[in-house]
Parts: sequence; C-alpha cells; structure tokens
Amino acid sequence: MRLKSSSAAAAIAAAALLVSAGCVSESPASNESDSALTGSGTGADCTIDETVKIGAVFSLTEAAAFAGAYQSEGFELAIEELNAVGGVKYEMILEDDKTTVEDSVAAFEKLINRDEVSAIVGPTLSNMAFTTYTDAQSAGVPALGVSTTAEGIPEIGDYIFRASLPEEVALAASIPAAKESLGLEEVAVLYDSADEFTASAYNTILDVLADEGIEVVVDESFETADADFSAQLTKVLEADVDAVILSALPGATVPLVKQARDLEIEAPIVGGNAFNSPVLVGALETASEGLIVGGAWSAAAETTGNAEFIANYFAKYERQPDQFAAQAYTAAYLLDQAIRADCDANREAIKDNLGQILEFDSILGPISIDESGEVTQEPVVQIVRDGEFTLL
Ligand code: 1QQ
Repeated sequence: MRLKSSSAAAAIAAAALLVSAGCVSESPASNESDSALTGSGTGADCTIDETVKIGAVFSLTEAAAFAGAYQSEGFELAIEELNAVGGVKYEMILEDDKTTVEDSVAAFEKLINRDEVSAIVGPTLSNMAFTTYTDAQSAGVPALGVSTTAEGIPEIGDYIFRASLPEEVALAASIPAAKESLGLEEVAVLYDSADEFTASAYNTILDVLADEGIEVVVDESFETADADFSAQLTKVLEADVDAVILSALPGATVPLVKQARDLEIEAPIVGGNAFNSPVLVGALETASEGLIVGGAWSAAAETTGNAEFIANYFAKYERQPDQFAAQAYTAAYLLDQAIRADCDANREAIKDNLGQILEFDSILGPISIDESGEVTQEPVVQIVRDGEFTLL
C-alpha cells in the first residue's frame, strides 16, 4: 500500500473542492490538536507516547446485534494485535447503540466530547449513520463505517469514510451471478421500505435488474417490524418467479423466508451484505438452503492473513468469525495505517490520511479508501449449501 503524506495546502485544496462539489454538509468545529498524540518516526517506526483512544459504536443488543456482536469482537482482536506490535498503544472505547438512532447519537456524543477519541468506527446500521455521521462531521471527528453500506454515506462529509463494501457493489455482483447460475428471467422484488439501507438497496436492485434485462413481475414492500408477509408472498406464489430478490434485515428475513417455504415457494432468494451472516443462516435452518449473498468477505477467500484471522478469532471467541467481524478487524488496521502515515493520531491527521489508502493488503483483499471516503474492494458471491456458505 501507499499513503500520501498530508500537506496543509493539499488539505485546504481538497476541502475547497469538496465544498464546491456540495459534498460537505457542515463545516466542522475547530479541533485543537494534542501534541502528545503526535509521535516520532513513521510507518512501522512510529512511536506515540499518549494512548490513542478509538471509539467503537456497535449494535450489541436488539435487532442488529446479529452483526454488532461480531463487530466488537473483530475490532477488539485487531486492537490487541496492534498493541502487541508496539509503538502506538490503542484503547478501544466500546458503546452499544441498542439498534436505535437515539442511543447511537448519545454514544457518538459521549465519545466525541467526553472521551475525546481520535476517531470512531461504526455504527452498525446505515439507519443510524445518517444522523451520527452528520454529528461527527460537525464535530470534526473522523468516522469509519464498517457495515454502513447504503448509498450516500461517504457524501455526508470529508470526515466520513467507510471500509464497508457498498450494497450497490454487492448487488451488482450477486444478481448477475445468480442470473448466470439460475438463468433468471422473471423475479419478485421484496423490500423493507422503513430502513435506510434496505430502501436504498431497493433502488440499486431495480437498476441492476434493468441492466441485466431481468423482468420484475412482483414489486412489494413491507416494514422492518412486520411479522406477517402473506399478502406479499401470495403474489410471489401466483407469479411463479425464477427468484426473489430480497432487501431486508434478518429480523424480517427470517419469518419472510420461512413463510415463503411454508407456502411452497421454491424460488431461490438473492440478496446482499445483510445476508452474509451465520446468525441468519442458523435462524433460517433448512430454509437457508440456496440463499445467494453478495458481500465483502468469505471464510474461503485466500486473502492475506485470512486463515490466521479465522484461527485467532476462533481461539479467542470460540466461534467462527463472519463478514462483520472481518470488516471491523480490517478497520482497525486501516486506522493504524492512517495514524502511522504521519505518526499523528490527531483527528485532522487521521482524516487526511484515511482517504489516501491505496490497495492495503487486508483479509478482505486489497482495499483502498479515496479522498471522498469511499472504499474500493472486490465483492464475493456465496451460496448456502448444507447450512454453510460456499463461493458461487
Ligand atoms: C447497513 C447494512 C446492514 C446490513 C449492516 C448490518 O449493510 O445498514 O448499511
């Protein structure tokens, strides 16, 4: 990988560009830099005296805990590994947003103002991030999303980054792969219209299906907390579709897919990032068979360090990691790269250097983050066979 060192002139020019492009929602408040967070040496030789505090906001309880619990573990594991390297010592300050916007906002507020962290990773859901990232942007605190995949996240401002494969990219991989392996011609699209991520993915699904020349013969919505999907599924049954493209969080996916199978709808289910979860597969039981998922990580990928990551994670937590753990783990390494680039853990320096990451060799494969805050990495497409994810 290569990190461009930051220069004040370049930062001012980049900020001017972002403002003129309408990408910055609000000017951040001025941030005093703490000289104890500026070290000596660079890269592997960087030494910073003060402990670098990194906030982590994940949904450890309630609806999105299926992802948040793995995220906290993946991030914690990476922080332990990074602390063992030496030179820079990290402290992870973990907050549970309980899968609510209110708690997510409170967690960001505490980390920004009370703990005075250098950067924040999370939150788990895009639904919270649209609010919390606006707050981080106003406060001038870099925030790095690890599972916030909806359209428009990096555009919130120049302090906002993501190391989470956009759902647009995941679906642009999973739908064509499903078309190729299943010969899709006519599909049903079902989506949760009440969640930012699933509603944004719906637009992407329609675009990808149009590009692929696949016809949408059923187009139905529901809401996050719904439990009865018989009205939508009756239409799917009558249409006898080749597949159901589903945009939902696991809370709705599990009853919906089980009800579909009870109605003897045999059509394969295709989705994106939210489905790349062993919790979902476990909860679906036999109804998970044939689920096609697009996402950012696979246990089967032979990426640098992946086998060691899986072994170390299992040794520590006594369970297999998932995509959410892998992305949070990677985020800690990306932050470390950004901090070591100028050996500076102040908020401004992290913000300048996170957007300069080029092809960092990670367990997700080569990963880049550009100045707009957007990530570039290769998606993977998997299918569930006998209750296990395998590469399609
Ligand atoms: C988002 C997501 C969710 C599936 C993360 C758990 O991708 O909210 O953007």
